Formats: sequence, C-alpha cells, structure tokens
Amino acid sequence: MGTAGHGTADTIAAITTRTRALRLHRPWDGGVTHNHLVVTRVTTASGAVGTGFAWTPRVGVGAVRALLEEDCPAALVGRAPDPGPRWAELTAHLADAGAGGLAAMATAAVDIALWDLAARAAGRSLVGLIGARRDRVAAYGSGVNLDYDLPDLLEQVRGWLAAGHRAVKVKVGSPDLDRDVERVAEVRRVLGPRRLLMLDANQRWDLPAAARALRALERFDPHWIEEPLPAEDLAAHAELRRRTAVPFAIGENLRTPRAFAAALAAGVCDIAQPNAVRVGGITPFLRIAVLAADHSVPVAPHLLPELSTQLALCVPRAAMVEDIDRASLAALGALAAPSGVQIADGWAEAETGPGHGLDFGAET
Ligand code: SMN
Ligand code: MG
Repeated sequence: MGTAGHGTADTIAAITTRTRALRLHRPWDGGVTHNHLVVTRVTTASGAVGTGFAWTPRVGVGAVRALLEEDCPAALVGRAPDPGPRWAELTAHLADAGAGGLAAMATAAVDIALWDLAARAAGRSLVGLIGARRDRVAAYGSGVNLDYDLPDLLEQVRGWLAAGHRAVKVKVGSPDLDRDVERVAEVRRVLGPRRLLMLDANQRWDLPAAARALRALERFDPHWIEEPLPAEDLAAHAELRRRTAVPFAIGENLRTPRAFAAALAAGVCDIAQPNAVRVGGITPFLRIAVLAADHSVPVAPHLLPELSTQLALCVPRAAMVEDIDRASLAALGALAAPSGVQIADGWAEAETGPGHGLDFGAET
C-alpha cells in the first residue's frame, strides 16, 4: 500500500481546522437538527495540502476541534506525512483522552487528510492509491425514520425504490413491538419478496426484547438486524445468536480495530459496519476490513456515502454502501463541487480525480 513521501524529505508544517453546522433536511429522531462537520487541512513544508474531516450529529464538535488545534500538532509537525505511522503515533499521543470516541474522531480528520495528501502527491485518486478491487458496489436506501408515521415511512421507501434501490433499511425498536411489526410488514409489502430489507434497532433492545422482537420480525425475511443490543455487550450478542438465524450487522458504535477483532472473534459480527470517522480514519478502517475478511465477514461502511463508497471499492469483502436519505455531504451542502461519487440505480461508483475528491470549499 502506497504512502506519501516517495523518498522526499517532506514534512508536516501546519494543521488548520474549521467547523460547520449543516442543517438536516428533516430532523433525526425529532431532535437532531444539524450534523456538525470538522474540516482539517494538513500542509507540508513543500506546500502539499491534504484535506480531512470528522463529523458528529450531536455533541463533540468543539472538543474534536480543540484536540486538533491544541494536542495533535505536537505529534505531527516536523514528521513525514505518512498515514500509517502517523496514525499509530497520534493514537498513542492522544491515549490520555481515551481509545476511540473524540480522540479517534480527531485522529480520523488527520488520517483522512494524510491519505488525501498521499494520493495527490502520487497524482492518483484515493481509490487508485489504496487499490480498487471492484468498479462498483451495491448501495441501499437508509433513513433515520423511527419517528416517521407509517405514510411518511412508506413514502420514503417508495422514494428509494424510485431511485433504483433494491435494498432498504428501516428502524425498529419502538416501545410497542406491534408498531414495529406493522411497519415492517407494510415495508415488506411495498418491497415485494425479492428486494432486501434490513432492520436497525440502534441498540434499543435488551436480550429478552431482542429475542422476542426477532421472533416476530423473522417472517419478513430481514437481510440483517443491525445493533440489536448494546454494542459493548458481546456476551448478550452471543446468546442472541443462539436464538435467531438473522445475521447481525454491527460496528457503528465500535471505535477501535481491537473492538472489531473482539466482536469478530466472538462470532457475533456477520456484517461489519465501521464508520471511517468514528474508528479513527482510513488507516484503521482498512485494518478492520482485513480483520473482517479473515473471518469471511463483508464490510458495509456506516454512513458517509462519499468516503464509504471509495473505501468499499477497495476492501477485500464489501457488502453494501449506505445511501443515507438527504444526509450525504453533498446533500447537506458541505461540498463546493461534485465529489465524483455517484449513487444511482442501486449502485455506488467513484471517479474522483486526485485524492478523495471532497472539496469543502476555500473558506472551510
Ligand atoms: C444512524 C446512526 C447515526 C446517524 C444516522 C444514522 C443509523 C444508521 O444507525 O445505521 O444509519
Ligand atoms: Mg445503524
């Protein structure tokens, strides 16, 4: 795998960070009105520039910015702009702030910038630098819709079908299981028997509730159940595994390669869903993808369709990319130019030009 430098003695000179609040077209879960974006630029002594970002729906944007501005430079300035070693050092440097969480988000902004810089220095796209294993990857329609009433939910699903999706994901975990059953039944009716239907419980169940819900929902042939249980509780996942044949998709709340290794070793991660920002960037994301492939587990990257598509084209085993309803970077108005990532007819593709192709605009 290529890295920057190529024999030159270029070094990191400066890191700058800006933040932006991006208004969602419709609030998530009634209360989340914005996604918060942290854009980081890494500049080298020779004048090369890479752009990275972190993202959070609710809390942490100021804290991530503070880590980037106050704590990251000491581990980076004067060092070679190579993503792998810088990721390891920065992770160690920020260890007092915790493994994962805000520290991983700050590390991700730097790591994504260094990969962008490396690709640009090589005159290649990010996908070209990492190495494409496929030209396109399947995508699925997805939304934060547990609070939608049934007509709104079905309208959203019909919209995804009209856009060409053959797979969709809807939320479950209502206080009343009958509500979930009615909604999933209606969505399955709209989809017909052949399209894929994924369910996402967002950790809302405990073990008895999950077992009961899956008994009631199995008949709708879910392609996966996502986060049926609290993410950390691998023992509960293992017990649930004994009670259902529905595959488990987990990972959006696992924040380190080690956490994925544990879930994979426990046999409770059938589809791995790392979020490139939450796990600390492209370097750990690719490591997680290799761990997953070693367990014959495909990767379905969480959110971030523009970046996730590029990574999914390169991982050893890819499942699907999440086409999150009107909440891609482009749909939120974060990009000054088209990214080169296209999702159409249920397929995601990337033709980005140099780097990752994400242009956040001069003033961001
Ligand atoms: C989700 C998580 C966080 C923000 C938006 C959506 C959801 C998903 O769990 O998997 O799409
Ligand atoms: Mg989810």
